[in-house]
Amino acid sequence: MRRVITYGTFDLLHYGHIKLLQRAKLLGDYLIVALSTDEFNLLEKSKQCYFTYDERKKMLEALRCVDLVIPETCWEQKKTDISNFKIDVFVMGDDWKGEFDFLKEQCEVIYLERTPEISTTKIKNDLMK
Ligand code: C2G
Repeated sequence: MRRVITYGTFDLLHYGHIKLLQRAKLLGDYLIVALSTDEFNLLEKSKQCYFTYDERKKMLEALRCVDLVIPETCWEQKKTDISNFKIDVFVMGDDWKGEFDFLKEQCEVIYLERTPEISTTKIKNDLMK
């Protein structure tokens, strides 16, 4: 079984996120999503999420392409996750291109094209107009 992992905040889940997750799943048989906790978002990404971790987790778990959701609590957990979950493929959107090449010692690293026209920030800004 080819195991894929990806990481993210996935706040205000939108079709850009879902297209990423669907393409990630197609790269293997089992997709794990490491979901940024509220604390990690606030402290490390300066992101104040609209939905809580539990709400974001439930939405991801409802997606057919997602097999498991685990917490992302720090930047440094990726190597351990890849080893503990026996990951074959690490996937991120290409806004992260190159950032995680150090993981190539452990598994395949693939950057998928980001869906350009949509983002959580754009949704928030459009709704404020
Ligand atoms: N994404 C995408 N298209 C969009 C928006 C997001 O393909 N229009 C992808 C991103 O490239 C990322 C994933 O969806 O791979 C999740 O995006 P975010 O929730 O913004 O996650 P991010 O803040 O990039 O967190 O340790 C890694 C971080 O947790 C990644």
